[in-house]
Amino acid sequence: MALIDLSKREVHCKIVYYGPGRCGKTTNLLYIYNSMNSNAKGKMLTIETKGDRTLFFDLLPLNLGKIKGFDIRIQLYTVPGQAIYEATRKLVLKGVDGLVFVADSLRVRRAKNIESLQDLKKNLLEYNLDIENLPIVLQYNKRDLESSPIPTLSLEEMEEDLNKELGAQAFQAAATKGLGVFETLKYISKKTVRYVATKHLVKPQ
Ligand SMILES: Nc1nc2c(ncn2[C@@H]2O[C@H](COP(=O)(O)OP(=O)(O)O)[C@@H](O)[C@H]2O)c(=O)[nH]1
Ligand SMILES: [Mg+2]
Repeated sequence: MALIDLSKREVHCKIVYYGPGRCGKTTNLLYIYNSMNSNAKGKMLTIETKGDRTLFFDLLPLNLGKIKGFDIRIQLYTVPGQAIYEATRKLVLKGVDGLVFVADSLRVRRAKNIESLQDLKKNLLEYNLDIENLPIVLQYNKRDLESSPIPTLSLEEMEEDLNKELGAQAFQAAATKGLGVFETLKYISKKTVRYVATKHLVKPQ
């Protein structure tokens, strides 16, 4: 949940990386973590426990510097993609301020991408949130595999499958190499901070 602390002049926002299992969400966070200098980042936390009460996500706190005198603190979360982690996915979305939907360019993952976007919409609705009204960016990941023998989806196909209704900004990425990772993060951070500021700092009439 966004929190604006006027006394400390801090803005806290929560950005969730959503998408099917193994599309590259954790890889995005690891690349960000490894690229930022230590005063800009907190510890990256990866929770991976087995058994019934599974919590399974990543959390990376970042300090993005100051905007208009406010310290901008962002928490990046990932959700577990596999079907059995439904409850965790929903929990991680609680209080979300911005979304990165990471889609897998592998052709065999086509249906999983679509299914995951539907799952996201459904889970947001349970918090009375509409995907159309939240800051969101799409990331078409694993574009490096286009030049491999493994069948991949074209950008047109991904746009048609995932972005026709949304019309959101989309970035190509190869997260293992870091391509597109910071473009995605910068875009969604800006959008989210602006959204949070407008939502919380607008003076009542
Ligand atoms: N070729 C390629 N592999 C990737 C890319 N991003 C992630 N992967 C691989 O995909 C697998 C799943 O990545 P991970 O980040 O754990 O997926 P998550 O389940 O979405 O968190 C790992 O083996 C990654 O190395 C990419 O851009 N290109
Ligand atoms: Mg992961």
